[in-house]
Amino acid sequence: MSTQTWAEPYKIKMVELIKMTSREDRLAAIEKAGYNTFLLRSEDVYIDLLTDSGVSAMSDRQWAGIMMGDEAYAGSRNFYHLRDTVEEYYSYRYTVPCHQGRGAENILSQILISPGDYVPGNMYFTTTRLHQELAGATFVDVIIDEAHDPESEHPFKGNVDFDKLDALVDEVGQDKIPYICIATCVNMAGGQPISLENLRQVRAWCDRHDVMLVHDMTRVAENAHFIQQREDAYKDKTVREIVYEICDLTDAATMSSKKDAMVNIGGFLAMNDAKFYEKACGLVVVYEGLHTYGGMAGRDMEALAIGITESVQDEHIHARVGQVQYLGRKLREAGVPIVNPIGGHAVFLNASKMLAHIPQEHFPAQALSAALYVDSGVRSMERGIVSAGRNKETGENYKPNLELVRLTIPRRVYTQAHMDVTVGAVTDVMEQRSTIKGLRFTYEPEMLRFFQARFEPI
Ligand code: PLI
Repeated sequence: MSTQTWAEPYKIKMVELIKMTSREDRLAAIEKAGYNTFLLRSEDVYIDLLTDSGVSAMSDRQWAGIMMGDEAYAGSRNFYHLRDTVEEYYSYRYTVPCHQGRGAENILSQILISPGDYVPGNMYFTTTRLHQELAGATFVDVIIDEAHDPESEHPFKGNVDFDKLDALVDEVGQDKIPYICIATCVNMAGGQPISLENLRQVRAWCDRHDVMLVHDMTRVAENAHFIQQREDAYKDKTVREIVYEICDLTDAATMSSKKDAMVNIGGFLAMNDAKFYEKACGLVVVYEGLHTYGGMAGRDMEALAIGITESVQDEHIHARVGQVQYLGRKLREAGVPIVNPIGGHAVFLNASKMLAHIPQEHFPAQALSAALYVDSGVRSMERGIVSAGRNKETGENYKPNLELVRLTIPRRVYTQAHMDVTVGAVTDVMEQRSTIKGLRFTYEPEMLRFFQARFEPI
């Protein structure tokens, strides 16, 4: 089979109809939603690129798995299938199911963090950093500088900068660092991978400093694809082999299975250490459910176990990332400023460049996302100053270098024609960009403000 094409290795068996709306309808809808695309009704959306989380199309095998649910309160057979699959594909010995990724982050943070600790990571993620902070830690960004530069073509922008890690140890001492959190295919950097070479060095660093290595494995298969494409030593390995090798270098993992593993709900905390597992079992019953379901139905654990096996197939991930690359290349050809290299799960529009007339305090990415929706019914998400939130000590807004709008592609859902419509919509908005105004808050939630904040035009 030609590797020049990213044509999908599946055919469509069932469709969901979507509603077409008028510009007037969309203008009314975005005003009602306070210019926040999270507050739109999905019925009012034409092409939904808000997120890739929980919105993928399950396969016929996964749906068959749904019918095989063992809904026992304790000891469901689907839990054992999931646990064995996690060990076989991801290497981790113990699995604690959770309702989704942030459930796992809560349990992990409560167990490993003591107040006053520091947690280094390759860029923040919103819920991950919040759970670290709620447990009393301070997040420290140790990703390479190139990750904060949308123009940099570095092939592994998810890599760790060891000077930054060493500086943190010099400043606070290694005893204040319970673990380092490494995300694969770093979301906030634009879906950018970490190399296996760099991850091996992180492993060695952790061993030297007696620090645990925790893996946010939400998009590990996409990261493995980039390693196969860009890291010479791995060009003949399968994605499945690379995924296993990545996981095997780390001590524990949090997983939002709503992404890579193509289920509508679910996640887990996984680890190799028996004592850690015992503590996690103690907490999962408080926050999620019994340790053999942790907030998931038996049927959902079955769909997840099957989804894991599908997510690491080379032809699947080739088509999945291929579609994202297609959209990114078309936008670039149309002169739209995007984050380079094109990411694994999304194309990120460079809003500060597109809307250079709007200062960052007036939320250019939020305004761009709202304008794109009004123009075409395409829903995207702000990933800039609103998502970054405020420093918990000073109350000041974090001001990230990256002021982005994310066009996130659900897995196995949209067609090439939908991608072409999206390109047309973004170029339309580009042409009218001088008419787009900045925004100000009319309501600002204290935590994870981007989800429910409301705005008005200035
Ligand atoms: O949405 P959760 O609670 O299942 O997972 C939280 C989470 C953790 N890590 C990373 C890297 C994520 O991307 C993530 C969730 N991401 C969402 C919802 C997104 O739209 O990107």
